[in-house]
Amino acid sequence: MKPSVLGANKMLYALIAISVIAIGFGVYSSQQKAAAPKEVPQTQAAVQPAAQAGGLVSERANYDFGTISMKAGNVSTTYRIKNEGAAPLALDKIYTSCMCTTATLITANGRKQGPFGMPGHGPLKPATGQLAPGEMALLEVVFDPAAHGPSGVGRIERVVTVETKDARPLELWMVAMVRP
Ligand SMILES: [Cu+2]
Repeated sequence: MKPSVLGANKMLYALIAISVIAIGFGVYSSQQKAAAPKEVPQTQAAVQPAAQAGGLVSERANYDFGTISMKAGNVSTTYRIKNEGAAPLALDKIYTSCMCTTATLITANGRKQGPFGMPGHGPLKPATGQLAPGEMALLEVVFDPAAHGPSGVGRIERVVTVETKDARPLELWMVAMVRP
């Protein structure tokens, strides 16, 4: 049985509609995958808008360590930062808001810089090199909950700042509830 011209047109429209829906779903799924950070434990990931400072961005602006114990020792988290601008960004300074917190930068070529700490506690080492447009780097942050002694219990907030010569400083925050 030959379909009528009208029937063939209807089938064609249906095929186009199915294709459009399929492509749309494919794009949606790939975006969902791209949006999920891989190294973040899902139970502790704070859902926050990504930090942005001109061309320098981080997929997360914030991290919640949850309730942690001084006895259990250091905790760490890694931020992925990226130069989303069109021009290279020259790294300048990386520093933390407190001596209990350090940050190490790992660039795409595997080179490590740091650990960087709080200004005034030890010499302030400059960060060197640059991030090319589209280049990513990792910032590994370690917090020592025992650094302040027994009085260091309670809620803490720390910030790591990444300064380049070309963009505004990028601030990456951490919070935790410290128990003995
Ligand atoms: Cu501290």
